[in-house]
Amino acid sequence: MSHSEQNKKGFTTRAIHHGYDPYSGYGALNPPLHMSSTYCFPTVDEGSARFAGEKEGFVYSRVGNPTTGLLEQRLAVLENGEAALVTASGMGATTSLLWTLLAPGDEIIADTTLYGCTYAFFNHGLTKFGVKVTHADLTDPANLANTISEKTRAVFFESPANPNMRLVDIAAIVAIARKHHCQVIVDNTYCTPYLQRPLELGADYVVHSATKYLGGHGDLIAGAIVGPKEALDQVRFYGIKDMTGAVLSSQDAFLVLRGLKTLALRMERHCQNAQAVAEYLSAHPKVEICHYPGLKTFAQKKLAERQMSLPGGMIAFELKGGFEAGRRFMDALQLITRAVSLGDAESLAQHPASMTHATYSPEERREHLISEGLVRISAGLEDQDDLLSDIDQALAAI
Ligand code: 7XF
Repeated sequence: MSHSEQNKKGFTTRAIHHGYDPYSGYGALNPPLHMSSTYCFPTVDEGSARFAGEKEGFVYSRVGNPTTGLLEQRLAVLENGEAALVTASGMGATTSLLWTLLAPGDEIIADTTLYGCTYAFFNHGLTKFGVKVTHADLTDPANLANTISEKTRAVFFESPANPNMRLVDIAAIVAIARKHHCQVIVDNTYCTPYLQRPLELGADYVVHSATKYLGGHGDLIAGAIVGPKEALDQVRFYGIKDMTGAVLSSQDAFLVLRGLKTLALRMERHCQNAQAVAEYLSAHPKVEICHYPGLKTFAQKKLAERQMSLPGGMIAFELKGGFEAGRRFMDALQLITRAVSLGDAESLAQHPASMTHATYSPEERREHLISEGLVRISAGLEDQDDLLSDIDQALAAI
């Protein structure tokens, strides 16, 4: 099947087939895993031409490898972007992109709530090198309009935000950023392109922690950037090659390619399980509040329905009795595993204030709307009844 024919296929067909012809080479059903750090040049002139970018062809795996290249093609087509670049981690994606786009004196506006290490990179990394970082509550796009200036080069946010599930209206943010020639970067880790495609809403770049749903099996660390080809070439040949070196190994790319084949199926099940868990929690007398975009009580339900095809697999909630009750609940869990990360087959529970968001000081967490009592659950793929009975017994143990 030609590439243009593959492009017309549905999401899952592309996730399984795009960019690889099993009848090529040895006829292997699965794309080969190319484990080579370097590539040979038939002549010196050929090698020099490849280095100069005058000829196509691989040079060295820090700038390209056939297996990571296939994953890049697949992620680009799933996010509906021009090109993609895979990285050694989600942090590698964000840092490689921003070290490329920003220069001293530039400003970046980020949403109030960010994943802990992204927050640390912005506020303890970018600022050290003369980039001004401004946080604004982007759940109200008017706050962007009031903050943006001619120095603002980029706007960065997660939707839903990790860990408190605040949503940002991507199209509304893009409309304001456009007027100021400012680039919009969306961390789409929580949704994956199966639930939300920010580039179709006008965003310039999507970044991912592919460690999560894209890989899907808790066995690797990986990241990705999707966006315009010319800009991603700069990230590849400067951000990755010279600045971060955050290259994804071909073995991990192979595993993410395997994960992508079941992405749609897994996301459907994650969402079903999360909906059931969120409904159960929100109806329970020991639960103070449950944040899940699929709940009728969710403050941004309309935006969730407009922007996401399903409400996702992540839930945040607070118990009456705050963190002490949350700690007892988590320690009592028997099936749901106490661990950070998300998007795995196993359901995972963690305490953001002391774990994923411990990079914020307590005052910063207050300012950035990350409550000390919040418990986060990544709904896995287990049987729903088993998840609900584990939650039930853990709530009874408080
Ligand atoms: O570098 P990583 O592959 O771990 O990805 C960083 C990252 C980027 N964006 C979002 C929205 C993320 O959630 C992450 C990683 N978060 C994990 C978590 O929240 O559990 C990390 C465990 S400390």
